[in-house]
Amino acid sequence: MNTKDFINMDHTYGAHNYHPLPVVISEAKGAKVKDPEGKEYFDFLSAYSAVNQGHRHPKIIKALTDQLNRCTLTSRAFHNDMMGPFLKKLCDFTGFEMALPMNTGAEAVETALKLARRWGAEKKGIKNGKQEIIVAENNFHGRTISIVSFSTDPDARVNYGPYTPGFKIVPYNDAKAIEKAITKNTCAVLLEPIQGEAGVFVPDAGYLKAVSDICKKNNVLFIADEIQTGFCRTGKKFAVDHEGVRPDVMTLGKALGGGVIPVSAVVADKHIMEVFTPGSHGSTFGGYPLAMAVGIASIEVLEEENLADKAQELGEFFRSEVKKIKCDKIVQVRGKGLLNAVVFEKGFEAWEVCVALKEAGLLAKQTHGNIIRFAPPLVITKEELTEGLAIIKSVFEKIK
Ligand code: IF1
Repeated sequence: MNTKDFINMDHTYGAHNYHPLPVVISEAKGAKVKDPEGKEYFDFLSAYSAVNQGHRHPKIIKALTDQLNRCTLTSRAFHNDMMGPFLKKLCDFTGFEMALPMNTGAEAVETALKLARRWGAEKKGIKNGKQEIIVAENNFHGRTISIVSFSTDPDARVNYGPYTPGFKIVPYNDAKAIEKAITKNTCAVLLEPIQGEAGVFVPDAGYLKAVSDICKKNNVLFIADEIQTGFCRTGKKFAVDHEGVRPDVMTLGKALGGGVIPVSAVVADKHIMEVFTPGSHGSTFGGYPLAMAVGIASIEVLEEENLADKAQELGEFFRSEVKKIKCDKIVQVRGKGLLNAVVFEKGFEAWEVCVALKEAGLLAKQTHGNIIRFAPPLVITKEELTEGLAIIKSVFEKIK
């Protein structure tokens, strides 16, 4: 079977809930992937930052296979000998006292919402059923019914009612709007430190700090969704670190699974996490030994290869090089570390540009029509990044 056959098969048998680029990936290593015909591409999406450590990192694959040969799944009815070491590693890395393991990002976000509501009822004294959580316009936190209930993206939300109540939506990058929206029933503010799906929208310096201060002043939990921005992607361990902000709760996912399996978690201090009691939350797979082995190795790779500093350096290089490209349609190059986007003028359709990039050997995906996200694996070498930049330049300079 060739690329065309695989695409046809997806189209025939798969629900049409995606419109992917016409490329099939059948092999991957580091920052590169190959299609069934053997053509090589640079991966400048990294599965939306789930592959920060690069495809099939040897240390992560070894941890996975060693664990496969030992013990894979236990459920939480019993203890296993990998979860404790994972939780400790994650707490040490994040600087929080406790962690709760789940699988996908959406589950981590749901877990944080439940944590906040329960904390609101039990610690803040809000009447159960009255808890309010403040979120931002243009957010992306996942696709469960409750999460899409507070999405402002019609594509993600339309016709999925009845919607979950209890959320207030305010403009992003406006700390005063949060302050105004807080009531005695507010238990939490949930934000992405950089809005990913909104097109790598970086808020003004000082915004996250202001939000954090407002939350502290009003006894409201600040939940930072670091699922996409965390684990060194933006040039620090976490995007909140750029402002020296310590949220009350962080949701984590994607790169915690090292590009091999879904691993997510919520981290918080004990005085918050302790509102969960036996039976109040859980999952069959959350904390399973295979995921825990992968999670430990995934964090170790980030530390051992100093991927935060690398993302910081290579990110600055990337943005400065892209800014030199002559293309009238580009209005902004933005991002932090290796989470970047090129914004074209309003109304510009970047799909054809992504197809041209693919033809030239580089995979990237547009968002909102006119924005292309560039986020290669953090293990990419400067030489590879330079090669990728040459491809981007050759394609962008042909845009009319
Ligand atoms: C898709 C976007 C990125 C996330 C944040 C939670 C989740 C995500 C900040 C949920 C997931 C993904 C999902 C993926 C595409 C992707 C995405 F364009 F949709 F918005 F990365 F920018 N919080 N983001 O970014 O995590 O349940 O998916 O593990 O196709 O839906 P999940």
